[in-house]
Amino acid sequence: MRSKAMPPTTFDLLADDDQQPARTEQIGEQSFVLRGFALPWVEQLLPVLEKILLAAPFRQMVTPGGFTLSVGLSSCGTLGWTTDRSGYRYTRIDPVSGQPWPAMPEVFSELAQAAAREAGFHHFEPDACLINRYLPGARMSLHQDKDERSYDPPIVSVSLGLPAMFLFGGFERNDKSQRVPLFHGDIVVWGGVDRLRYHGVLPLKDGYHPQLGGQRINFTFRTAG
Ligand SMILES: O=C(O)CCC(=O)C(=O)O
Repeated sequence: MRSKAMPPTTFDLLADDDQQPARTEQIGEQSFVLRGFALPWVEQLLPVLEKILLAAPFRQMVTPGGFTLSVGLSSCGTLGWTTDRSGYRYTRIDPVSGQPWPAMPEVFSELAQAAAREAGFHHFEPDACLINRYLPGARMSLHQDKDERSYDPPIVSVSLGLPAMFLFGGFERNDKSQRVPLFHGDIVVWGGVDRLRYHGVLPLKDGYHPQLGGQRINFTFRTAG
């Protein structure tokens, strides 16, 4: 096992001791948690993630209201989601590097498409993968994903590393949210009638994951353009 002092974007590919049996849980009419679905892909995902992060490292973004997000963000794919004082949007260019976002690796899109199919969404063609890094204390407040051109395609959200408590709400911010614990390898897919549900993540608890150390990584695949 590696020490906690390792750089957060370096991963241990050998440890894999929290496998759980794959199963599907329905959390909405067209919303599913695919438990452990990403586990067989992890060894392929992590090395390409490291490469993406060399080109587009995690950064703290600011909302239009001037609030700094606690989650570190990066992206790959044709479009990357960004926020600054002038608003939320998808861009083709990474504003930090001035270069196009790193291409979406095939293994990323294959995983996202396989998960979407498993949840009943065929022909999912993601062009954006937002990469969220949660360190202990980082959270994502309840929000709807509304910056995409069409709400027809689903959202596919992959969890890696430390466990987190996902909040899956209704169509109004104040609607009661379900609390859905997410573990390494789980994938949440929601779309169709559930596409605009509010969702968020409670502050990440301290911990240590054998492959990812003291962090949680989330990939959120969307068709944005
Ligand atoms: O980290 C997660 O599980 C959810 C991420 C999310 O809600 C988002 O990127 O919009």
